Amino acid sequence: MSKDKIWVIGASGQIGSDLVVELRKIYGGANVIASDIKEPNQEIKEGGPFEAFDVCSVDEVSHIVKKYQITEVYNLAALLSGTAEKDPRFAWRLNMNGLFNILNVAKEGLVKKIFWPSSIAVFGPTTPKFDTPQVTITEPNTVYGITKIAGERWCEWFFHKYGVDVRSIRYPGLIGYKALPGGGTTDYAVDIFYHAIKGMDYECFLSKDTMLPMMYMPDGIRATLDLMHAPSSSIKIRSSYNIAGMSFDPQMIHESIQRHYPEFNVNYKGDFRQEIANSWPSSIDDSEAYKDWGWKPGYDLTSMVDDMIIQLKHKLL
Ligand code: AKB
Repeated sequence: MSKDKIWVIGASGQIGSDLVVELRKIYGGANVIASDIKEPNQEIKEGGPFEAFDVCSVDEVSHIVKKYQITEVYNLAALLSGTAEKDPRFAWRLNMNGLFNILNVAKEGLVKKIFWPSSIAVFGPTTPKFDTPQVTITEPNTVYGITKIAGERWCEWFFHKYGVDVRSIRYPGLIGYKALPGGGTTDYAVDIFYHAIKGMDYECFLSKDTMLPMMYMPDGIRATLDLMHAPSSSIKIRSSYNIAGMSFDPQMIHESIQRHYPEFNVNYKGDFRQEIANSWPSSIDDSEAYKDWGWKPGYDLTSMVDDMIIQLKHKLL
């Protein structure tokens, strides 16, 4: 029986829906507590404990930590880039207060390890665009990016000041089939599959040549678990690690999907998210993650598209 009690905050979201299932395979259903303010899917509801919960409330955080004797927290609750731009005050409250509450509980010694997701959104228009290094200019010009760079600074500060074992990854755009993403700039790369499989045209909100760093969800989950399972002494970066999967633009993913659906058509009509995407890197240098905890992606564009179509067809049809 595992002694670890894992708490996943944001379990109904895009990463949470996949991560909870994987964690329950490792630690057992009863040892992984899922929580969200949104209803979870059936698989999460039936696989172990679920708590409806608001991460912004300090009292609720310590109540759950004590109730389940939590040892590890994955705090995934956040507004993504598109939504955050429309509601900066709420984005700051959710993205910052949630993290701050968890870091403070860990400082008291109850929680032993924390995972917190950062993003390529910490980079901005002044950052080198290709092979963006681990340490470089981070001047984000989006609300979401500002919360992520501030969060990274807090993580590092709590580690140095109080020895809080907090670990983080700068996720690229994640592509998964379990849950729909909500409010992100990279979400087009998920939506596009639903349209292709349903035989509908897709209107893309980014231009055809907007190249962004992306990752298939199984790689994203593996990176998260590898980082969390690595010995503390190998984690040299306590702000957040760059990780890379693949880089593509909307035209490239369209063409790759056309291998399966030759008639599939995409129209391009940029919206406010184009500007956000323009401020982000096109590709990422993840050599520090490789050096410290052995990170290597498993999927490229072709293998991701092939698997995504199999999985989504199974889910939708
Ligand atoms: C978004 O598009 O906002 C996210 C991200 C890159 O962090 N997927």
